[in-house]
Amino acid sequence: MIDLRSDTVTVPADGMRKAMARAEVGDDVYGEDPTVNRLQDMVASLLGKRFALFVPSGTMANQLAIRSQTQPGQEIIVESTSHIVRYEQGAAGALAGVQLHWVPGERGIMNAEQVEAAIRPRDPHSIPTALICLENTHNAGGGTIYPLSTIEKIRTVAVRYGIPMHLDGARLMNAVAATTLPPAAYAQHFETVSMCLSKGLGAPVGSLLVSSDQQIIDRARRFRRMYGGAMRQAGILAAAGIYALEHHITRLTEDHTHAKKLARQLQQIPSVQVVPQHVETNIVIFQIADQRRSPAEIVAALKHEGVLINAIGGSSYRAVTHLNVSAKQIDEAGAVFARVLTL
Ligand code: TLP
Repeated sequence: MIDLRSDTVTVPADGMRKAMARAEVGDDVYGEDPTVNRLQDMVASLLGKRFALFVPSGTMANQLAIRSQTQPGQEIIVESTSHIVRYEQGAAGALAGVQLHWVPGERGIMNAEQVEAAIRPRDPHSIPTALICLENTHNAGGGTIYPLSTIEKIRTVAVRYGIPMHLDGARLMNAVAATTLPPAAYAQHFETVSMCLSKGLGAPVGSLLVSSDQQIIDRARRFRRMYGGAMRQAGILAAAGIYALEHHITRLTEDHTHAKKLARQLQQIPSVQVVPQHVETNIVIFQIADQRRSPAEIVAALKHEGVLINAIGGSSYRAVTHLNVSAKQIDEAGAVFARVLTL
């Protein structure tokens, strides 16, 4: 099976499993797991921040960022197709008690004028805007990279209004690999950054919330405990993360090459609409015009031929490349798409 549903499906490599088995561990709730502490230090310094907190998932990292920097009854600015809006089960409302102000981006990318227009005035009637959230790369936007110049402009607005910024950097390393910009070049503009080890980096579990603000990290640590995300001998998992950072960052460009190739293959199929130039990293979003079959039937027909993808609403589909899909499998998947989608 060629599994293109997500880069979350990656399984630990042999070297990673060995590193996990050998990991020195302690109780992380006491702050005594040396491997967790090493991973946290590594990621903090990679992003040019003072602190990092290891958490089980990207969703938890985003939610801790929101909870730690807002009060119930406030509002946060988010892009309308962002992960926080679509895929976190309403956690920002349910757990932090904040309201989401959706801003429609261009393939997930908001501009500074849009963000400024979404900031509420400070008057007796308006809800306070407490946080601005960006996502880089943008998942539903098709793995789009936030241009640094756009982030800088949004940051200028945020500073002018005194509003902190959070980056959902679940796939920040894909942006880093693609642009060769240092991670800190992005991170410097945000009070908090979340980063996932369990996507293209290939670790089985784990994300980090990163910040230079001690108070934010202290609050996030308390909420991590409240949300059930404080773990004990988590060094076993952190060791996988360290291995991922040491071995799997630069190779992400292979996934990007594969995604572009896949998009070019899909473009040859008359029923498929895709813009290969829009594929910037490892995510390909495309549309299929098929009057006879439902999205579920199309997904099932592809699965029957050995290729897994996700239907993501309407006539849109998503294919994600990752370290468990080889160049040869991309060609095989291309042939399956041509066979199943040629009407
Ligand atoms: N994304 C998953 C699904 O939840 C949709 C995927 O398959 O792409 N931020 C972004 C930008 C993400 O894409 C994801 C996962 C997360 C946060 C959440 O990470 P986890 O799954 O670890 O909670």
